[in-house]
Amino acid sequence: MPADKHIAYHADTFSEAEAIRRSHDFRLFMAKRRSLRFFSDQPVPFKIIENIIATASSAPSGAHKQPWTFCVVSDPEIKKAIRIAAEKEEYETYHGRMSDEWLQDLTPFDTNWQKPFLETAPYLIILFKQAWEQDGEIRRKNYYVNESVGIAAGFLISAIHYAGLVTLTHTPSPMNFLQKILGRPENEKAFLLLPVGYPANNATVPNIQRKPMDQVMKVFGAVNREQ
Ligand code: IYR
Repeated sequence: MPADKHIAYHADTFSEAEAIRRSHDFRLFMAKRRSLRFFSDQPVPFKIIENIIATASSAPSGAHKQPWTFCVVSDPEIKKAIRIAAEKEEYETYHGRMSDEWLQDLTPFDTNWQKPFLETAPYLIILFKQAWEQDGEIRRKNYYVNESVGIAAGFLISAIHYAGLVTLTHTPSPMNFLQKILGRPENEKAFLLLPVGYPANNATVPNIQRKPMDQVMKVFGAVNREQ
């Protein structure tokens, strides 16, 4: 094995008390994140967009292939084209494609086919997954693409929150119009569309609660819960 195949790693470590405090602080910080549907048109420095995408691209991925492309749209004409195409699909989705159960499940969110935030938010980030890597004539394999891109999306959403901005994980369906409008190559499929910006002055969020811990965590083995 070449001597430089692996290199030393030095983690930042903390005392147990400090680590408990940090994990608690982070829990509270992340609990404040909400998906927003009402955006301000207040500009956002591009440096923030670059930083949050660099953070997202630091996510783990299958065989470290980083099988993603983040398209950043600020051009009003392109945003408008995306809105028109998304609303066309969403209209069909809300008027026939969604089951009664699905429509019922969406009642707390008050959503409909109209998506004004696609033009109001200063930036749209469209995350594409790379089903394979195109190297000239050669198609190279990517692995666990959905898992990898999903994790990167989680990093992105956390970074947006940490910068004091808001977003929405928007999934107009089907999303192939994004590949067309943005002229992305054949190996790239739209995965998520995230408007990014500040919340509108009068922004509201659905009155919903998160599941309690006993519904989301099952423990197998003895643990000291007092610590
Ligand atoms: N994509 C549609 C519908 C929708 C679906 C789910 I699942 C949601 O959690 C919210 C909306 C829309 O964006 O309106």
